Amino acid sequence: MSAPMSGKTLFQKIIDRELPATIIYEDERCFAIRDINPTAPTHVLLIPRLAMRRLCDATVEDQALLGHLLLTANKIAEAEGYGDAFRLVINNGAAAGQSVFHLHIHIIAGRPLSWPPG
Ligand code: DGP
Repeated sequence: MSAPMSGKTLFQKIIDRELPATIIYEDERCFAIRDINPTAPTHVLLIPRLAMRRLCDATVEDQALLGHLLLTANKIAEAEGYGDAFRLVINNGAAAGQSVFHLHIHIIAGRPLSWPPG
């Protein structure tokens, strides 16, 4: 399993209710909040409670958790009314756009989404 991080991440502070956020889903392994700077009508961040820094830090022991996140993303997109058309994004590393170093999946939907992304 990926090594635990020292200190609380921004997202850990949110799930511990030390910082405000709109939490739309939570279970024993993950939680979801609305992005503070939404890029689409639905822009949700799906976050594991286990605070691994980046996707590339995951190991085979994280396989079930990563699968759970994808299936949960499906459920959230469906609940938002966009189960047939949504995009999942994981920014891995600063050069790929990652700014919060606690793994999270962006769930983006509700407008036409062009390809390739920027
Ligand atoms: P990334 O750049 O992939 O690491 O995405 C981080 C996202 O987190 C970005 O879209 C903005 C969002 N974000 C940053 N700070 C906060 C916050 O305090 N609350 C919420 N809800 N979202 C935040």
